[in-house]
Amino acid sequence: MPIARRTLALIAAACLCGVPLWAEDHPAGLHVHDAYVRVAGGQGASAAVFFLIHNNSDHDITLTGVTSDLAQMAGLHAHVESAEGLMQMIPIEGGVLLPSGEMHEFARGGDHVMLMGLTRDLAQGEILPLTLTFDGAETMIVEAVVDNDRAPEPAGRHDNSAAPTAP
Ligand SMILES: [Cu+2]
Repeated sequence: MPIARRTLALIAAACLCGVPLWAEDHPAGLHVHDAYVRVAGGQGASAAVFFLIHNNSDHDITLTGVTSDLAQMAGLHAHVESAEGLMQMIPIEGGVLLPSGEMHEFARGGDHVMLMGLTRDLAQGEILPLTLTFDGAETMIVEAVVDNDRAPEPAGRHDNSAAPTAP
């Protein structure tokens, strides 16, 4: 039955099993908004990625990791205040819990995705694809735009009462 076999092959190809899904097609109810990158230098430099992620699914999901083809190392970082009152970045152990129905903000001065060892220069306006891995959802690809001119948001990007801070 050659026709039936061909049909099966087409169905298998359309299934995309194991292939990361683009953010807008993600079936688990995860939505990423406003993803952008700030780059500190050219090739070999570091970059930080910021975005909002909503978990609109009916279950808790943990963001466990991140990779990028354009960086030798990528990870989830938090900003914490040391005993001396200095802000420092530390890797987030165990991932970021995204409770059902809630939003998590990756923002300047807070949690962010850290890229280390950029494999090439990234120009303003360029798109950087990022692969997010989860416990409780399928892998997702996010497109972050390089925006080095962006002014820092005050804490809480959705809080309209906060005044903008100077760069
Ligand atoms: Cu960092």
